[in-house]
Amino acid sequence: MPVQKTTIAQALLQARRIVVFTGAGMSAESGIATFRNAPDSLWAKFNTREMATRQGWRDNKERVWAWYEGRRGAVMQTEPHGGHVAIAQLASVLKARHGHSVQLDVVTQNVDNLHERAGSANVIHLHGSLFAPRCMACDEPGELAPGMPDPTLMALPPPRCQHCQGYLRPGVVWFGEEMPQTEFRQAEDLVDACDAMLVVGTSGVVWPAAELPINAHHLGKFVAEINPEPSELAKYMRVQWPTSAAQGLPQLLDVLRAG
Ligand code: BV8
Ligand code: ZN
Repeated sequence: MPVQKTTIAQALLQARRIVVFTGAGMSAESGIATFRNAPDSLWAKFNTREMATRQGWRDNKERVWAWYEGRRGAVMQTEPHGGHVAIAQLASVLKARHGHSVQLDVVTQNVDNLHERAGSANVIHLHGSLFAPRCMACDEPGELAPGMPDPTLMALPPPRCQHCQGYLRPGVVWFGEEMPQTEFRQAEDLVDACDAMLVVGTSGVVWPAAELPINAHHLGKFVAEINPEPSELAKYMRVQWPTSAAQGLPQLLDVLRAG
């Protein structure tokens, strides 16, 4: 049995507060494209400035709205995988093993809803959500059109706000935009209070989100990475387990259930 798996399992057994920090690699085995690590990654195919900045939105709202709607459609057409389910079950599996309550929080950079659909209750979205558009003018949450968005569209006029007729925008954090401070501070507090942190499927290149695992390391927490490739955060990890989210996480639960 790989030493990384048993080391992580041991640390989780000792932990009473766990943070699971996830990135696009967490959703890769559900068929959702990552951003940077593969030839079909999003930033290899699309222009980051055109699609994920305020200026890109100002230049061509229809192109950007169509792109995010296409990504939302891809999430709606897929399912969470065994790794998402393992995270959702981890706290109860640990309690069944040692009888203590365990608090597990998910802090994700992802804008999909796969953690929630797998049953995770406490999910903090640092970069927003594809499912939470809001009005450019009055900042009210917007209504999404019912049904499945058409992923083939290259241009789609953004809907209008029902309160003030302003344009809706994707409810995500673009480059150059500040992360939601309430969520970020919540995440920082959870990291300060945790005993162990799992870092799953992130390249660790996007700031300030990447600060969180680094803070955990400096605070002496047990931090482990589950990623087929060592990320930019690997040097801060107690353990780097070169496996995937959908393979590694269920295997961890098997070890913890076996006792
Ligand atoms: C800000 C939008 C300023 C939503 C995204 C230092 C400090 C502060 C800012 C900066 C800084 N240095 C640079 C910056 C600017 C910038 C930044 O970080 N740039 C980087 C690229 C250098 N940061 C910002 O602009 C941030 N804003 O700082 O504003 C400010 C401050 C105050 C007041 C006003 C303004 C905003 C950053 C958020 C940008 N939004 N997305 C969307 O379209 O989705 S970023 C995008 O990257 C996504 O959110 C994504 O979640 C995030 C991180 O990517 P990853 O999730 O890590 O995914 P990636 O593809 O990179 O890696 C996948 C990993 O998974 C790989 O390691 C791979 O090996 C692994 N993997 C693959 N398959 C699997 C797997 N792992 C497990 N299992 C598998 N099967
Ligand atoms: Zn409005």
